[in-house]
Amino acid sequence: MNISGDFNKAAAMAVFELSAYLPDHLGDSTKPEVVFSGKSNVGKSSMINRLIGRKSLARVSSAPGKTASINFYDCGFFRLVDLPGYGYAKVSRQDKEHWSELVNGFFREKRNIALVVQLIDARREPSEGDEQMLEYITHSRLPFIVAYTKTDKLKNTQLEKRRNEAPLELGICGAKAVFTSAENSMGIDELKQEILNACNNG
Ligand SMILES: Nc1nc2c(ncn2[C@@H]2O[C@H](COP(=O)(O)OP(=O)(O)O)[C@@H](O)[C@H]2O)c(=O)[nH]1
Ligand SMILES: [Mg+2]
Repeated sequence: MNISGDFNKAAAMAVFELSAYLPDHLGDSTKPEVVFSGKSNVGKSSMINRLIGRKSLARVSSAPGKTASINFYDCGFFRLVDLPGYGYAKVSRQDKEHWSELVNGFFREKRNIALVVQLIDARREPSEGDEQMLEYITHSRLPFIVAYTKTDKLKNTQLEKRRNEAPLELGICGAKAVFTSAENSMGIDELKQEILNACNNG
């Protein structure tokens, strides 16, 4: 079976569905959802674009901390969900509260979540926000995978080091890890496979 082909066929039909700025704006969870979570600027939108082979379906921002909405992309038999990022230092308390309300509202609903892809910058240790998110996802018993991003910015020796460190780093939650780059597509086929598996098992 051509896994990547199956994914690409679905992704070719991808369309932007809606942006939810408030929990009330969230649409019905009618099909398996693949949720991208991570700090502001870690590469969520870029990863979505790379997965669906589109340059700019998901908006990539040069200014971090801007997206205050949950964005939905319909891919036929599943849907990709771009969560707003966290951890941007210059965000007001009001913005933080808005983020919490929206993201908690999303996870509180009985949604059909096939997989959470938790993004972590491969160049850095997990941030406090990353650890909180990992704890939250584990505690909620959501199916998830960790995607380390921007590996193209690492030298091979550094990348190897990060690969070796990952199991220990993610020890508490025992997550599966994939090393990715939206720049050179490293790990993207592996991620497509994980997404298909998760959506077909749901
Ligand atoms: N070198 C490199 N840059 C990336 C990669 N992914 C994202 N970026 C850059 O990081 C910045 C933030 O990306 P974006 O996708 O908007 O992050 P988001 O805030 O998590 O959605 C942009 O300037 C991207 O071009 C990657 O894999 N490699
Ligand atoms: Mg984004």
